[in-house]
Amino acid sequence: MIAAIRHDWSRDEVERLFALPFNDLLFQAQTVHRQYHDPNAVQVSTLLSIKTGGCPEDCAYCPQAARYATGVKAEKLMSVEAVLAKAQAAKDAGASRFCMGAAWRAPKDRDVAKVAEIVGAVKALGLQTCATLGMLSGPQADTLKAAGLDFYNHNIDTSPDYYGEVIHTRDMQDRLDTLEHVRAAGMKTCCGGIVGMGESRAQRAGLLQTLANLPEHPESVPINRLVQVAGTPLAGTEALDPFEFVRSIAVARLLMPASVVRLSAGRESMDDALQALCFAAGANSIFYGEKLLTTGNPDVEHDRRLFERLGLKPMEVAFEPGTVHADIVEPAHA
Ligand code: SAM
Ligand code: DTB
Ligand code: SF4
Repeated sequence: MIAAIRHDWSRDEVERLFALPFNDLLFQAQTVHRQYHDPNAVQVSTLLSIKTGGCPEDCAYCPQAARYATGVKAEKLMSVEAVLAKAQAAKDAGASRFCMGAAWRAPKDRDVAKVAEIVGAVKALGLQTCATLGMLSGPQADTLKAAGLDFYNHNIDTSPDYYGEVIHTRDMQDRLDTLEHVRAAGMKTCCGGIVGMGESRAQRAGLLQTLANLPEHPESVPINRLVQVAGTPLAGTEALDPFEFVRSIAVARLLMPASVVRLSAGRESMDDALQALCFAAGANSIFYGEKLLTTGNPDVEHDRRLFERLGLKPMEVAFEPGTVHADIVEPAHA
């Protein structure tokens, strides 16, 4: 039976998935993964911080918050030319999507106008475009869409019942409002969260349940493993059991069968075997290139070799939600 696209997951159901024996969970996730995706294709995105540091928010994980002494220097928005050079290099290295991040709480309209110019230029290189700039108003989302922005990344970060432990300068509803503006403008959403921030398993279930019960599943779901940065309040948090991370990927795959699930931040501290397990659990996207925003990522050669060893290939064309992997007939989209 083909997995249905559901938006009515209960916390209990999600917790029961987390509690399955590891092999049963992976088997279920792999089965669903193959119904909706080519199991050997991985979408490849490259990230660039186009405006680094100096952020007024207090996200407890983030090296770019001005209030934490993390050694990240605040910089101005990059020029169109400088971003384009990085985008071209990402394309030449094999990325299909270019994601631009800015350490803003919310951009001003004049910032959006500048980013719109950058987006148009990156898009003209033939790359898919993604941006993550903080909270957006409806008109700002429309401007970015008109400039050619394909995806907007805005994470809910954690379960509603853990959110207050991590962020105090904006609430969950602000995030949901931005996601609504992005969808209304006709852009695809990239929305996920971070695990390993000291939350309980029930709260990891709460994060994934909240994502799956959004009005539409995000087309892209980044699952980040906390990158612990000295100076942030979450530095020193007890490390998450690696198998619990794999379980989080598998449950995300089961709850959002058609979405692309990204094995996102945290790969630099994962060995190849753990990453292979994440792909087996249903992850089918990575960030590619030596840097995330301010922290490190595996080097390109290492990732190429890993793809080779696992028989993975870069996903050529963006996965269009709603399409089902070719050899499956009669998709049962609920
Ligand atoms: N400032 C904008 C915002 O917060 O919406 C956009 C950039 S922000 C850095 C994008 C996302 O990166 C955050 O929502 C968070 O999920 C992720 N992130 C930031 N720091 C991280 C860390 N140390 N480990 C894992 N993920 C992190
Ligand atoms: C997402 O979910 N993860 C990316 C992207 N969206 C923008 C960011 C990860 C940042 C990791 C910490 C850093 O490099 O500053
Ligand atoms: Fe600022 Fe975004 Fe970092 Fe929060 S996650 S401190 S909003 S850059």
